[in-house]
Amino acid sequence: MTPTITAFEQSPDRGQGLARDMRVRWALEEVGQPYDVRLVSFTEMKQPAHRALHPFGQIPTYEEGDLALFESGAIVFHIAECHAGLLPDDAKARAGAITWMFAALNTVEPPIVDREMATILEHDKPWYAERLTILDERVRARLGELSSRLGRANWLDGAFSAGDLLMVTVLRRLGGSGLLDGYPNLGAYVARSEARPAYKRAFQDQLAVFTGQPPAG
Ligand SMILES: N[C@@H](CCC(=O)N[C@@H](CS)C(=O)NCC(=O)O)C(=O)O
Repeated sequence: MTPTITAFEQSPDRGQGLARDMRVRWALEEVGQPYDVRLVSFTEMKQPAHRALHPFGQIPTYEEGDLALFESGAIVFHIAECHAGLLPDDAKARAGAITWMFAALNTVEPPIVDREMATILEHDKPWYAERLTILDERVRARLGELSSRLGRANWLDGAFSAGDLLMVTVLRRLGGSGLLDGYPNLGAYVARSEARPAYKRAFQDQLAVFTGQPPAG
């Protein structure tokens, strides 16, 4: 059965692939599962019909028959559980990859989102510069730790996994901040991921929503 996901009708990121439907699109492309997309406006997201799918009135959601999911991490995990390609078969290696999924969303994403929210909502406050310095330091601390662990490896723990997929979508939120520049191995990790054919297809598809043009090829 073809799943249906939701995505922004008008993404505030203007097609940069930062909205969290990108994670789901990328995971579906990695495993070769076709999918449909239902675009929702900000108004629709807060209506009862969408809240029945997503209690917090957000995107992405995932519907497949009578299964309805929200939370991008849970959706990517479901896709990885149902298809080969995003989690190793070996139980120990699989647990390791799942650990990186949680690390991406629970440990690395929060300071990055805190910083992002401050740049959007607090930039006109008199204490903004001071706060940004503190938030930058928190992000740098996590990047330093992640950079040390990744070292010269291509992926976080063996083969590319759902853990890498989520981690890269989290790191991409720093684009334009300059914060990744101090960690060349993390920059290369993101670039290596963006070069994956599945990533490119997902990116082009979500960009096509913004441009209104069907993806080339
Ligand atoms: N933890 C959720 C976060 C979902 C989320 O923040 N979605 C954003 C788009 S990336 C959204 O719908 N924002 C609009 C809103 O909250 O009103 C997930 O990973 O799915």
